[in-house]
Amino acid sequence: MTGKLTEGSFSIPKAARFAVVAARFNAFIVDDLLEGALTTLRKHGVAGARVQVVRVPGAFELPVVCKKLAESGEYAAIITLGCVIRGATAHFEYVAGGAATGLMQVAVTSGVPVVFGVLTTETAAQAFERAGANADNKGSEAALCALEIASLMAELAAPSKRGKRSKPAVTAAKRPGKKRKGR
Ligand code: INI
Repeated sequence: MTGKLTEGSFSIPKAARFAVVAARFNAFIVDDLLEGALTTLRKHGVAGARVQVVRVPGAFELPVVCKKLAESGEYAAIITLGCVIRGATAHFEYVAGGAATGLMQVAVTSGVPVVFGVLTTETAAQAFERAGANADNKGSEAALCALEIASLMAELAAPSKRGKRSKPAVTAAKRPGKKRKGR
């Protein structure tokens, strides 16, 4: 690979704050996702005082609340958690699709990363599998993603010397055998 590589790490700025917005609907699953997310943030050195937890009624309410949090300018990233089960939801597409589209809109319009930790499964059993106390916890995965993306955004805003430069990029102007046309 040539060029300068920029990527996130799990070492985030000391002052970075995170918000976790979790739906109460299907709380028997979402509470385990929340536990996974908070445990992972703590394991990576994010003190509880730097984490704001917000509960909303259901996944459909995640975007509007995330918008408010993003606009506050307080958070390096926002983690969303929820669970929409197709078998139990006639309007699955509206709830899951609305949440996904709304959250993406909040992220790209605000510039604050919003991590999608919403399970969208066929059955409750599948949701349980993704909310376990082991590595297969989507909340924990979402927290890792938030740490990485927060550090990447910080790096892109104020590049450190950490980016690795392998070989200098060869531009058309420098490429051997290619002469630039006069203008
Ligand atoms: N909300 C969920 O988070 N998951 C679901 O599975 C679900 N179902 O089944 O309907 C659900 N509905 C509530 C929805 O998110 C809103 O709270 C409600 O429609 C009010 O706006």
